[in-house]
Amino acid sequence: MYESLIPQPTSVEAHPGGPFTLDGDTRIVATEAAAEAGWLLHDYLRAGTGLTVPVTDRADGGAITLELSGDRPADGTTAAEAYRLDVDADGVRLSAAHPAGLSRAVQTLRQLLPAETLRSAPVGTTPVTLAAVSIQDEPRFAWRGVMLDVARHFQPKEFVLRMIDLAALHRLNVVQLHLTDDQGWRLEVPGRPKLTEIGSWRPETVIGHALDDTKGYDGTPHGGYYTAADLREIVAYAARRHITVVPEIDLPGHVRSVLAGYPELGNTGEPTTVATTFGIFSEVLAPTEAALDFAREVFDTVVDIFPSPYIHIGGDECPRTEWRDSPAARDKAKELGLSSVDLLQSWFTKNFAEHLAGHGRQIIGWDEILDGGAPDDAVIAVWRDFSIAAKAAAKGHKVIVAPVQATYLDYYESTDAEEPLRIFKNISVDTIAEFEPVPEGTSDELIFGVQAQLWSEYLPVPSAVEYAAFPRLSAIADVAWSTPEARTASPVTGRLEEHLKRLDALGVNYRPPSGPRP
Ligand code: TNX
Repeated sequence: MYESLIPQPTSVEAHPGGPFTLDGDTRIVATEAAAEAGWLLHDYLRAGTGLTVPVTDRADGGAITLELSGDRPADGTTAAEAYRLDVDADGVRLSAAHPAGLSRAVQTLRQLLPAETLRSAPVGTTPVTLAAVSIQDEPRFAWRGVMLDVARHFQPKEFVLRMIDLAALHRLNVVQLHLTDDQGWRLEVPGRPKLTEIGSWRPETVIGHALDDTKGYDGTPHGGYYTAADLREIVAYAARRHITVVPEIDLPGHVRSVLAGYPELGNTGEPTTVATTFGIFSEVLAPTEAALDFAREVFDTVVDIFPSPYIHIGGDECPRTEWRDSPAARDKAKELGLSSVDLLQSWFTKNFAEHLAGHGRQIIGWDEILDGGAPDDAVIAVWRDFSIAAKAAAKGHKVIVAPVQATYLDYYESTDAEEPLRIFKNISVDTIAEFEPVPEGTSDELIFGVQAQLWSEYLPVPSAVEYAAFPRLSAIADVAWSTPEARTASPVTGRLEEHLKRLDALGVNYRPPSGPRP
């Protein structure tokens, strides 16, 4: 249904003339360069319709044609994701100048199909018809992400793959994996076995809320981690959909899961445990060569697995108490010529950035890395206060807009007492639908993109993550892709009802817009 696409394309025009019918005679015609998108489409069609539509490089009869033409735009630009999609009685044509654009066209085509064909078991509704339409499309922002927090609660690999495909359906292009936090370490690192042996488990799961300690989860042990092979599989699955998996290693704060196994990397040397509760903890890395060595080893492992040009180094919520109380940390600050121990975080960030630059990668950090100065090419993920976005952009940083006001999908959806336990205030679909991601006085060019956050303190299992994510993530995809004009002409709230049929077919446990499921 072309009236209810999410995100809303730049231009959608109904075409006079009859629909295209997809049946046993249909062929996917793609040259070699376009074959990757052709096979992806082939797989989607087979799963939902039961039709095996062959991919061929020769046109004969009713066809879905995929073509790459024109000068190839640079990777990572909005132009690389632009495409055209035309449907008439004679056929379907998907065209783009870059394979990424073709892949977005395939996802839009998926949404033009009858919703029930998005099932992963054929429903037998063939032949399938597609209404005649012409679509021309290009994203507003180059970075359109969703962050999965697999640290607070480990999520199985299969679920990560599922979320990647759901991200692809919404033409998102980044899935950030928050792999480490106080409550768990999820990445196997050679030579550092205690990160996974100790750091990936906690004996109990009493996730008390900072504001209401009575509503936590029960006392069962929780844990898990990904092997390098798991992560390579995740990366490859995403790459096939032109999605970049961005790993986040959160340093130098949020490290209780590190210090549980390696207390010598901390400031007190005292033993600690993997955290079981929500919160900001005082334990942070000590400003030592040993801590830098540790970080370098972790980043070396990370760059070996993840081809992403950007590596997220975290950097949020790093209390300075331990540094202030530690004579060794104070001496180190003095030795480095820093006027205050507060600047030690900036020293860590600089070191991480230099090391990763040696691997040809750029860092991303949460906006706290601006305090005390961040390297010029650091990308800033603005979360605390939207006004920081304009300041960071003015300093020349690439800015990812990820503010608590509109992109935190771990927040409550409404004040209804039936909502599941969540964090702080309410972010409804309407809040997101009205969100304009470019701060006043800043231009589109200065904003790299938009990202949704799924912090998982209260999202213990995949069904809970889906319930928090959808349909709010659909609305964020609209903010990140669609032009303000397109969003005004056809608000996302009006397109949701039809879109929810797609999510139904995919078996997504979304929260009904009318209110929480009983
Ligand atoms: C703040 S956002 C955090 C996370 C929490 C989240 C809960 C950010 C960079 N840090 O550690 O999970 O709030 O909403």
